[in-house]
Amino acid sequence: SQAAVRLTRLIDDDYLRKALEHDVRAGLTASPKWLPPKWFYDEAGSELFSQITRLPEYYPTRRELAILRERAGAIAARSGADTLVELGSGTSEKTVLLLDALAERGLRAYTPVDVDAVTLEAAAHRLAARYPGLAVHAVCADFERHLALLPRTGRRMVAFLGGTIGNLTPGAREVFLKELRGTLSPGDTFLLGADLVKDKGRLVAAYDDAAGVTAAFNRNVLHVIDRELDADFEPGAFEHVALYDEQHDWIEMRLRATRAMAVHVRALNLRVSFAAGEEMRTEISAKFRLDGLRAELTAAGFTPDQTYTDPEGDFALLLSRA
Ligand code: AVJ
Repeated sequence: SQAAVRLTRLIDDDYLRKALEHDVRAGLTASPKWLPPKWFYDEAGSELFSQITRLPEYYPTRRELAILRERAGAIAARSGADTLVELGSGTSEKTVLLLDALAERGLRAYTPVDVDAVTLEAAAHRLAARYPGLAVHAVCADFERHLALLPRTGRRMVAFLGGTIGNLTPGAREVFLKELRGTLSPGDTFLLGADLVKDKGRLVAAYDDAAGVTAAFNRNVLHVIDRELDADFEPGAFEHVALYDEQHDWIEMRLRATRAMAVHVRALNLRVSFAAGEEMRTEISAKFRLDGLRAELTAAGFTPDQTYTDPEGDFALLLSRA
């Protein structure tokens, strides 16, 4: 199976370090302060996210899995793909359902794309062993920056699962969809997982669980900055805040300073102060309306083909044509 795996690195540790430095400086010197969600996912953060997906309150992962269990065959047949490209593949857990369905219909290649080379390589070898004859070409890349550099061979289905599209601001989402569309050819398809607008109470509970796992996940970004940039954030001095913004249809996670404090980010030679009660945005997680999302896909040049939802209408997979 080793021979069936190729790894292409479009980013390395130095690139990631520069990106973190840039984001932390930009976010901590802005008013209001913010941090981008991509820095949640070090080893501890990825483990906390994996715990989140098993919480009773956090429905998206279970719903998306239920849709895939029910519909992967139909999706594979409609796509006609011989190559699966997965953006933000992580551990590729849910992908097996798609790969099983595609493997029955002449799948030849799988290209997982992720920023984390360690997770990516492990997943690539695991899947190459499970599907003998499948060419696994893993690409370590940032899907917001390197879409144009991804392999373009085969009849592709690009999958972007989990509702991660919700982490992009509407402007970044528009750019991302247009750039992705620009890399696809006639016959290629795009499978997008999106969390849907629903009862506000359920939405907030999914991001503010009783066991406090999401709170620990949120604070983890401060541990990451402390370790990587030699900062002295006290994560315990920040409170987890999750609210639903009905104007924008998004969940917002914030960290609220419980008292006035000064923070020194030594690697950036940067000192920042927090007022008591000051809130810093750490994530948006947009929730979608199907008609609105299909309009965004159309505006980006896609032709929406099929929409698959769970019986409760909590989550959707949208299959579009290039
Ligand atoms: C991995 C981006 C889909 O937005 O629901 C979970 C991340 N944040 N709980 C989401 C997350 C807080 C998750 N995504």
